Amino acid sequence: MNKPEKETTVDQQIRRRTFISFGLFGVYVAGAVGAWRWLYKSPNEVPGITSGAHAPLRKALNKTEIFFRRLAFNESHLVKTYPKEMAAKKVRFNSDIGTEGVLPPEQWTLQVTKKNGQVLKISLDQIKQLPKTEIIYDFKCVEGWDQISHWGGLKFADFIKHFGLEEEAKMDFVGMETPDQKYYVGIDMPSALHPQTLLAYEMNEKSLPGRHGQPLRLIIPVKYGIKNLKRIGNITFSNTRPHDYWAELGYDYYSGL
Ligand SMILES: Nc1nc2c(c(=O)[nH]1)N[C@H]1C(S)=C(S)[C@@H](COP(=O)(O)O)O[C@H]1N2
Ligand SMILES: [Mo]
Repeated sequence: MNKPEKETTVDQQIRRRTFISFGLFGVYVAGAVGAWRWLYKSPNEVPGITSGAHAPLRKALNKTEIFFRRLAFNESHLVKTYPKEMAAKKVRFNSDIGTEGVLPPEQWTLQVTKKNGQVLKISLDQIKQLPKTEIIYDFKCVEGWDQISHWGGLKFADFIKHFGLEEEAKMDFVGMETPDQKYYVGIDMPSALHPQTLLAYEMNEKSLPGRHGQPLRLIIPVKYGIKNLKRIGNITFSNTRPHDYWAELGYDYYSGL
C-alpha cells in the first residue's frame, strides 16, 4: 500500500536532482559564455611593442614571463664557453635589415641618450681604447641553427661604468636601433648587464665584417640571435618596453635561452 507512494518519492527525488544538475550546468555555461564575451570585448594591449592580443591575455603572458625570469635568470649563471679552436671559421650570416653594405667607421658615432636628455656621441676609437672582453659561445638563432662563434668587444657593464650611465642602468630596459632605425631591439636591464653581454667590434679577432654588423654590434649570449642587433646606431634607456622588431611580428619579447 505504501509502496507506490514510496516509488513516487524516489521518482520525485530523481527529477529534482536532474533539475538541479541542469540548473547548475546552465549557470556554468552562462558563466563560461560571460567570461568569453568579457575577454572578447576586452581592449587590445598597447599597440606597437608586441603583435596584438587582448590585454588580459598579454597581462597573463607577461606575468608568466616575469615568474620564469626570476626563477631562471641569475646574473652569475654564465653561458657555456668553448676553446678558441672550436669557433667557426666561416661564420653564418642571417639577414641584414639595417646593415646593408659597409659603413665607413668615420661616418659612424654611437649616440647614447641619457636620462636628462643629453646625447653622448661616442666614437669607435673611444670604445676600442677600453679593456677588451672576448667570448666563444654557441650562438643560437630561432630559425633552428646554432654555431660556436668568437667575438671581442667592450662588456656592456664596463661601458655603463666608463661613460657614467649608472643612473640609466637603474631603469628597466635598454633600447638599441640601427643607424637607419630599420632594425631595433629592446633588452631587459638584467640581461644587458649580464657579464657576458658585449658591444662587439671583432669577430675571429678581426674587425667585424659589414654583414656581421660592422662597426659595432650587440652580442648577448643569454638571448637568441634576433636580439643580437647588428650595427648599433643609438642606445636609449626606459622603464617601459622599447619597440622591438621581431616582438612586433609575434616573437617572444624576452627571447631568452
Ligand atoms: N641590424 C640587424 N641585426 C640583426 C639582424 C638583422 O636582420 N639586422 N638579424 C638578427 C638575427 S635573426 C640573427 S640570427 C643574427 C645573425 O647574426 P649573424 O648574421 O652575424 O650570424 O643577427 C640578428 N641581428
Ligand atoms: Mo635569427
